[in-house]
Amino acid sequence: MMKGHDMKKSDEAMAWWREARFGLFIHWGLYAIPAGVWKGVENPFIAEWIMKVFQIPVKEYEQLAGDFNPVKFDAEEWVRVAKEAGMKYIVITAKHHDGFAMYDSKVSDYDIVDATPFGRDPMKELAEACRKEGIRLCFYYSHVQDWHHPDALGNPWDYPSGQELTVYNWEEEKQKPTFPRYLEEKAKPQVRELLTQYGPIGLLWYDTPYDMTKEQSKEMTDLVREIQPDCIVGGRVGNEVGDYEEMDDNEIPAAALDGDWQVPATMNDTWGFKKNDHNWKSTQTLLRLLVDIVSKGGNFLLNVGPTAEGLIPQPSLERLAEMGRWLEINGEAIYGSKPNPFGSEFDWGTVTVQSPDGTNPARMYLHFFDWPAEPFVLDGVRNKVTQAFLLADTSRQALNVAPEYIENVDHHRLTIDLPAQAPDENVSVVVLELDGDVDIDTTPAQRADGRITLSAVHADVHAAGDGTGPARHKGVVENWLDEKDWLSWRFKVLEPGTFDIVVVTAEGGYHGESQWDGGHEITLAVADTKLASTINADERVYNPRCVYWQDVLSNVGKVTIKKAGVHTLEVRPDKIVTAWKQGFRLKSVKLVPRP
Ligand code: H79
Repeated sequence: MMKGHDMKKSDEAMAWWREARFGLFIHWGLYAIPAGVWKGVENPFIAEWIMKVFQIPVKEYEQLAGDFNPVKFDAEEWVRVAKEAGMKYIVITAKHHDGFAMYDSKVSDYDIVDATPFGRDPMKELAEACRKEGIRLCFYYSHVQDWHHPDALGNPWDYPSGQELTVYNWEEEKQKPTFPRYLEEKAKPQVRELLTQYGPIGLLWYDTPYDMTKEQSKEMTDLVREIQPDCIVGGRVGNEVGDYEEMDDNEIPAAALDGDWQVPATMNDTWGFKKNDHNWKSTQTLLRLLVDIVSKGGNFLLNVGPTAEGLIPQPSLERLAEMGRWLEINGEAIYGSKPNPFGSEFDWGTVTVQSPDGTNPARMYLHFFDWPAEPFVLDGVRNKVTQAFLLADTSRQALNVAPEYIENVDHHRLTIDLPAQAPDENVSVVVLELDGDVDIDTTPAQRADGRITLSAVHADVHAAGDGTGPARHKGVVENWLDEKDWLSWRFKVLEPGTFDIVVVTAEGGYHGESQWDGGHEITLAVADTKLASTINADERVYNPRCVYWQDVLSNVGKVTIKKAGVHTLEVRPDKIVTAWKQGFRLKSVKLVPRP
């Protein structure tokens, strides 16, 4: 039998989290006082990093505690805000990298009860309020960086470690020999306090595992398992020993992952409060991110950064309330739903599913971002549709659905008549009730508008070498570094013709950095045509599904396909460029019909 860290959470223990889908992240700490400005100088980075960005000495940063008096803090109000937003859990910073505990800690006096005039324990008040409202309370705990502790990672300006460290080479930081002492003297005892002082905790959200050894990550996991076996361990405990995978900050994959996962995301461009950051994402953008992430099987952990007075910024409150109103109407398409069974992204929106459960038939939810002007055509559904209606329409007026079977290419197609007006300005949901569980033909097929999209998700990967080659992961081809590896797709052509071929690659990178490798040379083969081409950035397009990173389009050439039927397309690289070590991050190949 497996034990301890080797034992991932049971389905039962993960059930609440899979049902929940939407949580509130709260970054609150001393950094809310400078709020992004130190001695008149703007911190261009995230607010909670101000101590590190300006290398503020511990003795000076500590002084902030004497001014921290958030008298407007109201735990019940914060919990009500989360609940009315349709969120099911709250993750709050119990201790961030600055080392300051936002709860009553006996391990150190550097905490909100002992060191501030406020003197209250907000975690105690939040635990109480969450219990009343049925919201799961969860804690963020920075277990590796602690700029206040001499043995931890991150503060070489007060505690030289013999390494040349600047704020810009934070990724290079290595454990100092004294690091285990910090783990034993501070991190572990504080996590123990958090798991014993506030009742049941839903999730322990660790962060920045940088140089943790696997053994250390296991220890931090086992600690949670031992005290609260049902508490979920966040993916950033490190070394893949957590209960689910946490994306990078604001990173949204282009397709479902194999296991459970979550996206932590900012509403503007900071986690902690910054008085000069007004770059708020719109409610529409945020709602679409929620829907898109859920349709890929993930959870959305959306952040607010309360002020030093204890108030959640007004723009955040407005957006959360609007999201809550949408979820009140459309929640059944979100909570406990299953991912998009088609596997790849649609231009018009996305899909979620509720499986049949004995009482209810299977339902497929079409989430429209762009409302179709013409009758909507959905390809690949083999089920019979027993009913169709708008989720927002309480009268359940039936929508007409015309099924079609195109025999020569064994293809199923539905045409759905939709009203002229979208029922919702942000995301409009159409329900298809099905006989039996969802049965989808995922072979890429030409759409009614003539376009064909071959997604990484549906590619056959031909890895030449030792198994370390490319893989389809997060909706792109990752680790495609070797020219011997190639891809192919089988796809259905319904209307022959001449097509422009566009290869779509994806930017990646960390923290607003946009990195992209181009210049790969490829040979693309389809329908007796071979096209040699170089993957250049002919166009960069904003990707509303991830906001911070763009899609890059590269024109490869044109091809004429003369016959309807199943065809094959191959992409074989002649040269792969790996300047940024990510290689050829292919997301899709598009065939666009020529007029
Ligand atoms: O808590 C939030 C962030 O503070 C934390 N994760 C989320 C949930 C986080 N820890 N580390 N990082 C994020 C990576 C941070 C990198 C940077 Fe920087 C900080 C880039 C810009 C500011 C370091 C300092 C590099 C440049 C300046």
